[in-house]
Amino acid sequence: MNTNHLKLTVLAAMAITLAACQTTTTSTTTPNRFETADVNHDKFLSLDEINVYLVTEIFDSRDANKDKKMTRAEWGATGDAGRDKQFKARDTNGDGIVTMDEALAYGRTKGMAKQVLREADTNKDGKLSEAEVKAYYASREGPAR
Ligand SMILES: [Ca+2]
Ligand SMILES: [Ca+2]
Ligand SMILES: [Ca+2]
Repeated sequence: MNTNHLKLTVLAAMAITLAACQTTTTSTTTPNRFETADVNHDKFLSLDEINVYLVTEIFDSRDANKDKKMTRAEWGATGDAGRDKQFKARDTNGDGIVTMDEALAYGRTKGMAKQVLREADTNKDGKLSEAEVKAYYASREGPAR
């Protein structure tokens, strides 16, 4: 339940940020979220690029004081068994803090990037084009606003 909720939150966040460029394509100066996620600028998102993007989105949205360290409280794991489990799964060295590296490592193996890639990669070339990303979120979230 909590995991599903988190997934929906992430998907919604990614949909909003990735779809945000759709209405501003005329401006070349507006930061394009797809281009931001496309770190090596080959016009496709690889599994790793998707992972980095998703993890960064979650991390930044929860890392309230922006010190790149997520505490149990920032994760919302205090007094929430489901969240606490998620936190522990990411805190691999068990020091009570999830670093960006820990979050990325978790995302690479168990995060949503693989699922997103599998579901959105309609031509099965192992990477996502901007059109595939847009189609994926359009089908899941309805028209972007
Ligand atoms: Ca790329
Ligand atoms: Ca840690
Ligand atoms: Ca593809």
